[in-house]
Order: sequence, then structure tokens, then C-alpha cells
Amino acid sequence: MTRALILGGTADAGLLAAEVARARIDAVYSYGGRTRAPADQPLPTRIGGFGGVSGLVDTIRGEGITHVIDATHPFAAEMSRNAVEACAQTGTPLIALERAPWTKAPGDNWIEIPDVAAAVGALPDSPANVFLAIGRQHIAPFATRPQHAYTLRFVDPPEAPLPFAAEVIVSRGPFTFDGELEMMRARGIAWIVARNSGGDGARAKIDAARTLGLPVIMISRPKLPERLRVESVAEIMQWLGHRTCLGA
Ligand code: 3Y8
Ligand code: NAP
Repeated sequence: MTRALILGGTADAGLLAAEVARARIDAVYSYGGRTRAPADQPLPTRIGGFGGVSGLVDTIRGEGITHVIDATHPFAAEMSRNAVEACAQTGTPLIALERAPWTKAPGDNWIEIPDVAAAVGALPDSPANVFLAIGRQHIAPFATRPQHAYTLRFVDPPEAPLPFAAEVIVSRGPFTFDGELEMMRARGIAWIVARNSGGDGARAKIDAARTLGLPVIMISRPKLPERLRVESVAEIMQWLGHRTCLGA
């Protein structure tokens, strides 16, 4: 009897949860507890960490989980690594729902860099209006470049003082092309720092940057361990042994 654990927290994971619920597959949806009010899901939902690999092993065994689906964000590297380890220890089938990275289109001006630390170094020395579209957890390194006027975007209002002066936009996305264009024009944004999240929920800023001819400092994805991975909900449903109207 199938009992799936969906490691969620993304728009794609929400689409998967809807299909799994529609197919009446026994499943649990899991959030890491990063935001104050995560979106409701049509499945029994747990919120918060498992307690590392051992905690996830205990959950798999204690909850009788038969399949694990890693539908986390491509930058949720620790969760993905823990899932590979825990599923190896328990012999539990694991699959990842991982959308393709964004690729450069004609007109894109990307400076591709490996991590946030390198992103700071890629900014110009002379003061500029910079949009940091990388959330809340990894902005501290930009305190070493206080000459810039920063615009940040968080899911929830900041709880602690910021490490540098900045304007904070509170919005959880998904974002629209027109909304991103308006936001960037209104603030005279000259540089954008983004992670290569892929998917549609946050790509509008990349399209708006292209239209405005703005440079994007694009942070590449972390390396993840080898595991079975697909890009569509339909392939996950087939892996779970269910045909869907979504097609292949
Ligand atoms: C808690 C679940 C939906 C889901 C929306 C997607 C789209 C917007 C791209 C920008 C970039 C960013 C950030 C982002 C994206 C979607 C999707 C996606 C980027 C929610 C959600 C949770 C989180 C966690 C949050 C992080 C933060 C990252 C904001 C829900 C809304 C910047 C990633 O305050 C914090 O601690 C927030 C932390 C991890 C990265 C960071 O380091 O700050 N996502 N985002 C999940 C959990 O607890 O398990 O609250 O409902 C999900 C979404 N985030 O329904 O359409 O790709 O699916 N989220 C990045 O790309 O750099 C926004 O602003 O342009
Ligand atoms: P992370 O750094 O890879 O994980 C750190 C720890 O958070 C994990 O070891 C685990 O704690 C816990 N955790 C993460 N995701 C979890 C989940 N879905 N269910 C239960 N516990 C989880 O994770 P992150 O980058 O902070 O992302 C946290 C959540 O936000 C994920 O659900 C992810 O899909 C979502 N998200 C992240 C980003 C991003 O930019 N990173 C963007 C959009 C959405 P324990 O070790 O205690 O088990």
C-alpha cells in the first residue's frame, strides 16, 4: 500500500499535492517551517524539520512511508542530501521533482557565478540600485558593499534589523512580468541578483531584466547527489503507478 512523503515548499510541489489528492493516494506534505503562513495543501501537512537524517529515518519508519518525493526548491540542498541518505538507509524509493534551470535567451545579460559570496564580488564598486531577489537567509554578505541602494524581497516582514540599509518588499510570489517591470522602473534598478530557481514562479524578473537591458548576477545551483529525477508532475504520478490526464 503506497504512503508517500512529499518534501514540498514550492509551487511545483503544490501542483503535485493536488494530483496526489485527486488520485486519493495516501500522502503527507511537508514544509520546512520557513514562512509564517505557508499555503494550504489538500493533503495532511507537517511543518518543520525532521531532525537531520536520523529524524527523517524515524519519520519514514514511524509513519510507514513507502515512497519519498523530493519536490523542494533546487537550492534546498541540505534537505535533498538528507533525503538521499535517509532513503538509502531505509531502502525507500526516492524521486526528485526538479524543474530545469533557466537558460539564457537572446538579449540576456547574465553574470553567472557559483554562490552568494561570489555575487557580492560581481557588483560594481560605484554605487548602484540593486535588487536582491534571493530572499532573507543569505543577504548578510552584501553588508560589505554598503555603497549600494538595495531593494530586498521577503516572503514575511523582517523580524530582526537588517545587516544593511535596504528597502524590503514583502511578497511571496508568484510574480508577474508587468509587476516586475513596474517595480524595477520605479526604483531605477540597475542590477539584479537572483538564484537560478527555474520554474515560472519567479522567472518574471529575468524577463523584465532582459526587456530593461539590465545585468543579472545569476547564482548557479548547488551540486546535489545523484538521485532519480523528473521535471513533471505526470512523471511522478507514473512513478507512483498512477496514470493522469496530464499526459506524459
Ligand atoms: C516556505 C511556501 C507558490 C509558492 C511560491 C517557486 C516560486 C515564489 C522562487 C524573488 C525570488 C526565493 C524564496 C522564492 C521562490 C516561489 C514559491 C518560490 C524566491 C515559498 C514557501 C516557502 C518559501 C521559503 C522561501 C525561502 C526563500 C525562498 C523567497 C509558502 C513562498 C527568494 C528563493 O523568509 C525566509 O526564511 C524564506 C526563505 C527559503 C529563500 C531565502 O533564503 O530567503 N523561499 N518560499 C517553504 C517551507 O517552509 O518549506 O510559504 O507557501 C514558496 C515559493 N518560493 O505557491 O506559488 O519556485 O516555487 N522563494 C530564490 O529563488 O532565491 C523568490 O523574490 O524573485
Ligand atoms: P535547506 O537549507 O535545504 O534545509 C535546511 C533544513 O530545513 C533541512 O535539513 C530540514 O531540517 C529543514 N527542511 C527543509 N525543507 C524541508 C521540508 N520541505 N520539510 C521538512 N523539513 C525541511 O532548506 P531551505 O533552502 O531553507 O528551504 C526550506 C524550504 O523552503 C523547503 O521546503 C524549500 O522547498 C522551500 N524553498 C526554498 C527556497 C530556497 O531558495 N532555498 C526557495 C523556495 C522554496 P532537518 O535537518 O531538521 O530535517
